[in-house]
Amino acid sequence: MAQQKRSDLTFNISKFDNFGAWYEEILQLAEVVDKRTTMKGVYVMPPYGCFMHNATMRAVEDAWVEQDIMHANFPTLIPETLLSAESGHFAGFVPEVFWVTKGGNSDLNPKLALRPTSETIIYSTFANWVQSHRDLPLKVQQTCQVFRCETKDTSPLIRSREILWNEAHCAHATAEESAEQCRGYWVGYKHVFEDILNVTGLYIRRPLWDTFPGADYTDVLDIILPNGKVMQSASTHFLGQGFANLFGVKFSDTEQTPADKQKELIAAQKAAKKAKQQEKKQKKGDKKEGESEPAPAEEEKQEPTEEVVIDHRKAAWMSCAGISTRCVASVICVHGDDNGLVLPTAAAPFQIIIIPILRGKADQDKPVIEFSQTVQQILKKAGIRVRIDDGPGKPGPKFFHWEMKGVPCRIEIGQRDMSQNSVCCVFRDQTKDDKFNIPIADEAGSNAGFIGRIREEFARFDERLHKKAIEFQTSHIEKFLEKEQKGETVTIDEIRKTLGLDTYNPTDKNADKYPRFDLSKPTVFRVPFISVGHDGKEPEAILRAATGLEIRGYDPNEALPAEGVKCIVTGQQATRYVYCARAM
Ligand code: PR8
Repeated sequence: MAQQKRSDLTFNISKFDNFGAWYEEILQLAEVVDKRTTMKGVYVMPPYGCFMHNATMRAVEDAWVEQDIMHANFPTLIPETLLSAESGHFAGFVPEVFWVTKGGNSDLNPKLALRPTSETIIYSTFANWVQSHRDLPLKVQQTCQVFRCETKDTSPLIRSREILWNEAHCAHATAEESAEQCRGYWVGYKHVFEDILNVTGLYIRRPLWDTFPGADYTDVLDIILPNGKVMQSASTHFLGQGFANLFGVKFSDTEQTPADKQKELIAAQKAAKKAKQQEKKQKKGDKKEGESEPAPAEEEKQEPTEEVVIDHRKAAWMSCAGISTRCVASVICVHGDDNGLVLPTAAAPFQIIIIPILRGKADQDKPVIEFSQTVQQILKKAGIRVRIDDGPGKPGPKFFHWEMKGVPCRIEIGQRDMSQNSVCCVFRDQTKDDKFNIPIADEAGSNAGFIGRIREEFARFDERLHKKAIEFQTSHIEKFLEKEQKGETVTIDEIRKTLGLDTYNPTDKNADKYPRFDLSKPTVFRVPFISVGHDGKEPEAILRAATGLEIRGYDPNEALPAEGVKCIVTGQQATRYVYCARAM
């Protein structure tokens, strides 16, 4: 990507007033994504953005390795024959599949799909790998690209057609173990989002009408964006035994030798034959006296040619989890401000930028640059990612540039700092009034205190980001707790009022169907609802038509609504509290 000139780098768009423009602009300017491709939904990721993505994927990979979910690699191209073996799941993806139909000049038969996700290829492989209960659990992950021909508006990192992601897939012997794995996925994801990226969101279960194709249930993390809408930032799926039955991921749970297995099979075949003969005899016996023998049905006439095989094996229980570039998108959206990116220390390509304050006089500047380089070496040795900006130009534009890039900490080094053997630090979320100095060595010449203090300040900075993210989320969710305590019923009209829909009348046909969210008010609502089963779909449609909000899900661990708590749509007894929001 062509280097941008410093003079082009003034960024000042209000994140909350103009989120769409802010997002697009900062991605390009900070070199997170280069949108200048000619293909819809396909982007270049320059080194700065790629570092952030790789750092988050590494954190996910490490969390999985911790849970014995090991790396593996599966093909990108999947034959149509394999895909059509699975109807329910794949049918859900058909409209989004990119097909490869030619190899050179020859037509491919079968044609090949660019994987929209990897269940089919992974589970057909699992069928080869799983024989006995000793092969379970089987747990794999891969960080790769999948392809979905998204028809909605595409947006870098958020909705791309070539999706960079990490997927985990596990097979277990029992439903309980598989469900436990699903909880384990969230231990990993929570760690990545809350502890590493310092963002937060709603951890909820999707209603049944909105589960992943082929899943029994789907759990997601929905993050509230600066425009008040929500973005699904990760998901896990409890797949039950459907996939295992289809692809033959089956195991025997006894310690049989092959000879035992053979004996058992022969015995089973004999027993089946005997049973059939007895059935025939029985039928003859049932025949009334004088009745002539009925002509045998066509299939009865033929001796069975196939051997009867009794499959004593059990189907495994499958689950999967997926997380994508939306991680980086959530970091950018949640922490960024009107001056640009604000990056948590774990995701920042450079955690510290050192800016020597130069006077333009070579003899005075040289020692300051050398001292800055010494500081850089000390930090580097301690494993801190640090860069020095000693290029031409005044400090002011350099400050703006690195602020826009979201570098967590700026170290300024001038003559005075150098003479005191210290550096001046300012963190990205603070102002110049919060600057503070740290000596780089103690009296004995050790840098341990300096490094220790920098690490402490990193942790404080990350904590401040997390706290701010939690506050933003809390202030944008209305749970109607007071009403609930008073035993009052929540109404659709109240939500319409909060959203300004009661007075909104878009007469201009170009106007939005719904007004923009007033961000000083909640944009996500937790309300009592009749059902999260398929029968809830119709009432949801009513809610959606009246408010523009969809039901995103519910907290499966939350206490159920008490007797008498009424559904916001039907007025009947509610069975769940659900979260309603507008999706991005
Ligand atoms: C699965 N199978 O496929 P999922 N651009 C960026 N991120 C996206 C996009 C997109 N177009 N579409 C989805 N995501 C399962 C789990 C293997 C892995 C992100 O699940 O379809 C979303 O954050 O729910 C989504 O939660 C995650 O990928 C997994 O996709």
